[in-house]
Amino acid sequence: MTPFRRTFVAATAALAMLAPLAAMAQDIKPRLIRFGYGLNEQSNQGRAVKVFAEAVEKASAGKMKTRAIGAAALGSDLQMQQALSGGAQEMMVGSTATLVGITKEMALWDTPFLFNNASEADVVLDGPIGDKVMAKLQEKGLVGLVYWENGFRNLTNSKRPINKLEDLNGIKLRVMQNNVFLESFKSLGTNAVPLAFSELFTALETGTVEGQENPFNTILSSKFYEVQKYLTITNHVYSPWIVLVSKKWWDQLSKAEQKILLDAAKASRDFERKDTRTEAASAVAALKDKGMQVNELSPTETARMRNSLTQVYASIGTSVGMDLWNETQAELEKIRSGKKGK
Ligand code: TK8
Repeated sequence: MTPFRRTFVAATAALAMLAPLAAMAQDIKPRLIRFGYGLNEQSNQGRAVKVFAEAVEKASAGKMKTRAIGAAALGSDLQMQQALSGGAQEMMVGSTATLVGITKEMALWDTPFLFNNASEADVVLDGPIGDKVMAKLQEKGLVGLVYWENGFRNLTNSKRPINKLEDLNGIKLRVMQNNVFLESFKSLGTNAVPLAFSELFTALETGTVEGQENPFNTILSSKFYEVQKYLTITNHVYSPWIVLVSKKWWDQLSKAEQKILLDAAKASRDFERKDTRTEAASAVAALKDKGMQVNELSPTETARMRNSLTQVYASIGTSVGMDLWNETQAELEKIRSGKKGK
């Protein structure tokens, strides 16, 4: 081979190797992602959105830019879902509970005491059941990417410590905009009022409502301790958050762009769950420090709470469909008997 020919062959080979990369780069267009969320920037939600944004920026070599907009500045969970369906906003993260109005299967995650611990939640949410429920959103113009951890919910109020079920009687309690939560807390004797999270702090401050329920992390990051005296550890339900994309917009993306978003969503999920669990572990001490009076609901009272919810369990089964309900119960049994788990 002449020296010229050798160089030519080497150059052609190098170009051939570069070709797929060039094609990939062409597949990634400049995109702006308006990513809305409800909590503050200094919250587990805010931190994880940032991780997502950085991962997208890096993987797209700066072509896909995320504008993270927190504190419900783009609207409540419900308003953002509508903006995503209509194509006016690209992405958001929010409670699965606020999706039940459009996708009834989401009510599965509102089942009181469904998961005994976070690792059960991880296995079910990241497995076929979680995927199946998420896929239902597509008919509503939404693409679900991953579930994040909001966490086990606990009760706070400004009236009195909750030591027994009867102490809940008549407390004006804010619940998420969702029938399962409304029915659950009515069954428990409270005067339950559905309200958007974005209006919650003010409602607590002005006394429009006297109590609310959310994971420790949120009670801390949203400064509910400033307007709530009593915290009762109930762990009454595990709440997921879900990362959503507007389907209208998603369908315009190339496969390469979709992969960048999905990979970044998974990376943010892994970060978020770790971060949330670390923060939750020290949150009770921090909340006591801020002046909250904390008690744990006894096992006897927790059992009474479950018993008062029999009707709610039945109606969740009916609305999500008995097949999905039974499949979930079977999956949980499998996990609990040690055949599955992380
Ligand atoms: C934030 C909400 C929040 C949820 C609630 O937008 O509404 O109480 O727990 O995390 O989705």
